[in-house]
Amino acid sequence: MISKILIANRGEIAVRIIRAAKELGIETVLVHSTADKESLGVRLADQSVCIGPPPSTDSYLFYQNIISAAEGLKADAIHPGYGFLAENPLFAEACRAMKIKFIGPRSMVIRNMGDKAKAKALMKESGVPVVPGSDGIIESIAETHDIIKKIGFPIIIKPSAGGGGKGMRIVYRQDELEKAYNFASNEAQQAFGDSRVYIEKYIGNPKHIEVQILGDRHGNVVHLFERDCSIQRRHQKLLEEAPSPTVDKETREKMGEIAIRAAKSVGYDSAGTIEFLYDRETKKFYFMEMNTRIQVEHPVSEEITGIDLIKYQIRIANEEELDIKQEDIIRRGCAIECRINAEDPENNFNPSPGEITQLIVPGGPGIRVDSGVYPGYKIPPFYDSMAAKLIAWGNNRREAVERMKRALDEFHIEGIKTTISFHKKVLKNKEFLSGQYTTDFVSKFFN
Ligand code: MV4
Repeated sequence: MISKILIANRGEIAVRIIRAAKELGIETVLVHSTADKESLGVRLADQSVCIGPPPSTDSYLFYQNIISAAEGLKADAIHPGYGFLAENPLFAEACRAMKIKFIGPRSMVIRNMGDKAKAKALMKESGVPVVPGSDGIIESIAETHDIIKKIGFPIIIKPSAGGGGKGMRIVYRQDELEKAYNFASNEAQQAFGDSRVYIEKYIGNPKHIEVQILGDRHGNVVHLFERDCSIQRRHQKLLEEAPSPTVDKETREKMGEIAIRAAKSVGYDSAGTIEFLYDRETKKFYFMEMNTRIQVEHPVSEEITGIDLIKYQIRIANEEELDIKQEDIIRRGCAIECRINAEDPENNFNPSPGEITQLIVPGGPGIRVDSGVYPGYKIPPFYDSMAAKLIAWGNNRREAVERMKRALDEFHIEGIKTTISFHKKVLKNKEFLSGQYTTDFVSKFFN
């Protein structure tokens, strides 16, 4: 039985995990860099230990140190949160070698889903719809010709080691192909140390829809419906909502079934997410990637189902069988999450770290704030800029939107620039309100 969890993360997700562990009667120890010794997580955890200097390569990513800390403090499990070590199969393996439970899926699944071409091939084999394309790595430009003859332009070149959009190249015409291919594989080599790429038909103006799933170590898998994450800027999500305002009942049912099939086909045994590209015109959806971690936007799924995903993640790692069946998961109302980042939306979303001199946090019916900050807290410049997540729930989308607007008006953060003003504009935008927005929304209206 897990009695003490070491949390290998920082910020709001460290706080979120501490809360879930405490409710389960499990002790917590939080590791932190010297830059984070005044963090809210350090105050709330039962124990904390400094693991290194500010640069994450010397602290939050230096996993040998973290595992030693877990051994020394007798933690029997490690929660990696998101980012940092969450999708590093070597870390998951190292935990296991030390008989420490990694709160996440088996390392083999992390490895297979991290290889995007392999993940796509595995999914296709299992009958999960994928975008037509090379169905695996392409070794040369010559190999693309037959594929392009079949699928036609435009195409997209994607790095297999990538994910999240980095290093992708869209190609509209034959005469652009060679340059784009060389560029993409060079960039992939630079960014990931792996030059392998694959190609797909390019789907114009898609929605990014993802399905939350929970699998246990006894072969059970359930889904918690979808999230619409199309409001993003340079592959950074800014606002997410559940359910998607454009997905109809029939598509929702199909997506949920396909997501369960995808998870079962790889023996998935934790909280995870199946990402789809959704084409509004044809109502078709295609597997894009599987994320083998808890995600930033998990609260919107929690709010519409009443299920605590972090608690389940912990209980699953503890070998417990899921005590909920698909028919027990009832969707109720709508939830929206706004990421409150220490960034200046008027100035290219440049980071705006520093001291929060004044802070008034919204509340009241249907409002949840997952935050790692407090008045007087100094946001360090070394990490990502998310300070808090504001989540509004309503019986319907209109109520969720009005609550979010009300809460954004209540939210006062002084001393730093934040994305609050950006979100106020989004919530008044006609295209957002229609629900029809696609992944080009932010660049169309805010750049
Ligand atoms: C695509 C696509 C269009 N067609 N694949 C971006 C993130 C990475 N996971 C995959 N991405 C895309 N893949 C095909 N075949 C468009 C995108 C894309 C995108 C996807 C989701 C959210 C935002 C996006 C912004 C630009 C491009």
